Amino acid sequence: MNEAQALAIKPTGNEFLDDVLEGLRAAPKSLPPKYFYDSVGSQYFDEICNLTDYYPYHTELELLPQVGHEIAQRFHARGLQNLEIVEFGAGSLRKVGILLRALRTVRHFTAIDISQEHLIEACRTLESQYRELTIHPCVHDFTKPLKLSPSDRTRVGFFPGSTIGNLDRDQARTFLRNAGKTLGSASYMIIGVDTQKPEPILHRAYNDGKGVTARFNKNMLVRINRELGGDFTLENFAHHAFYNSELGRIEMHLRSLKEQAVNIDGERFHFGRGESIHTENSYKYRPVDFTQLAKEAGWSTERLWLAPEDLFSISLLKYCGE
Ligand code: AVJ
Repeated sequence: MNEAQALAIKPTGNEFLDDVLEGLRAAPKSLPPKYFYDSVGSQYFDEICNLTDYYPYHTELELLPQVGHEIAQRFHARGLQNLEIVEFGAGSLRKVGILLRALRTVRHFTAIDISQEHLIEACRTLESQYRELTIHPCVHDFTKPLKLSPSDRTRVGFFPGSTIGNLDRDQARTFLRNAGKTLGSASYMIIGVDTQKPEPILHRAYNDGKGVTARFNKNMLVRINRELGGDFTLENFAHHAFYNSELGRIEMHLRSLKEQAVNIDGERFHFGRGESIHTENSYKYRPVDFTQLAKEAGWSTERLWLAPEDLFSISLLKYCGE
């Protein structure tokens, strides 16, 4: 892989500071979830994935071999051979191996992630396991449009883990539309989407018994303190996650346990007791609703797989946009 290439796409300017100030000036206060993922946060997320309470990870992982196998058969039947997988929000790359083993004709893999060191590390590991694969790491915020170099390969987007759940419905449509433009006219997308289900299962997944999710959430404040010179007192904030059934989403917040002020970059932010910073949404979709949303964004659903007890879904989409 080409590290210089990855470095070249690294965002410049202090977008983190701008976004933090904007989010904390607003009412209600919020911070974008993409800032969970520095190296430490990406490690916390991996830890979350190892928890039995966090069902989306292992449920999708168990469904993927069958999905990969069936997609391989489809692609074979269509004579599709020259394939490239493009993973959005690639993280630790713990899932793409399953697809690579099923789709044996893939020779190129582009991994897009916001967390540079974590991405390079993950690509190195993958490279040592798949010698015949050309890996293209790309440090990029996948919520922003991206232009890949032209190619004659059939591009297959891979967006696992229900990461799309972080986006609201409008943002999700925009993402899918942009992804279609990035991947090109004859492209496909394999996307993992979490489903709506009884509240206790959802609640447990975001309030795990070991407190890993709480640490993951609070890491946002740790980052602000370290990278932006903030003075958050961590003990004064509590992890708060609940299912908002009306909007069909898990919400994560950091709740102020007392009245207090916090300084960042010479600006002072006041917190009332019980006031919270909204750090993440995680939308859950009924399969029909997701299929409809994808259609509105230019993607037709070729097939949708459901995990046992409908705990998670994976769709194969085909681009039919312009
Ligand atoms: C990576 C965005 C899919 O929303 O479930 C895990 C992140 N947050 N535990 C999710 C997360 C709290 C995760 N996504």
